[in-house]
Amino acid sequence: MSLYQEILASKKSGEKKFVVLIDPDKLRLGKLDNVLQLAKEAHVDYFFIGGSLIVNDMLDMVLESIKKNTNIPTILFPGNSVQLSYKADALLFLSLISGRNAELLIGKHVITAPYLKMSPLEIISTGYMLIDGGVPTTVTYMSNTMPIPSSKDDIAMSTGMAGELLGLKMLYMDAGSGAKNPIPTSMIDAVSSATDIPLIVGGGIRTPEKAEENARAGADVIVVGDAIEKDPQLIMEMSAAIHSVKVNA
Ligand code: 1GP
Repeated sequence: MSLYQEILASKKSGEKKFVVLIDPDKLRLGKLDNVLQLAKEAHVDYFFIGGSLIVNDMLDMVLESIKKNTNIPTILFPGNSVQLSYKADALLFLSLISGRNAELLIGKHVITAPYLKMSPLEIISTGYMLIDGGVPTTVTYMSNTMPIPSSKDDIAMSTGMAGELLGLKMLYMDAGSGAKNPIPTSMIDAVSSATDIPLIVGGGIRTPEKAEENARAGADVIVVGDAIEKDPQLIMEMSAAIHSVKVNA
């Protein structure tokens, strides 16, 4: 079964997936071993590997280490089009649908498509929606786009619907790594009620309570990076909180 089919099946049954985001540049390798051990024990569903500025040597090294130590699938969450490695299992093919930067909506995709077609990676097209998290984040700066204001549920909802109608397979609402304010639950609820494709939510989630609240509001996949880099032990509680949720789909 492909990873996408697995995510769809879990959405259908009302179960939630927990993703740990690893930014190879931020995580010291010593800490990585600890994170991998905890992730195995806590039954983390996937790793997202990405960051806005990572260099490929580190990317390959981190992917090799994950493969060697765990069975947890790895999904590339590329900050730019050179962050490619065949050592991962899948890649989120992101189109920044909250922005109006043509390069990030389609331009870079045209350049990378021939490589991706040939690659062994599972390619999952994903509508990427940046939501204002209270501070300017690396992604808003690097992408040269404005995030959706966090009070505008209707804009987020319409953007998500447009992504689904365009045929994207998943939506990813992101307040950006280290966001001050995570995405409001009312917005998660609005987008998930208006669309049928899996909804990924991340950015600024620091507590198991918040992670669980997001899952109950309609997020199918919860991504946590920054808080775990600071305190890897959080993996256990986060995982238990997210996996405790089962909604009637
Ligand atoms: C960022 O959604 C991810 O792209 C995770 O955010 O690092 O704040 O958990 P954090």
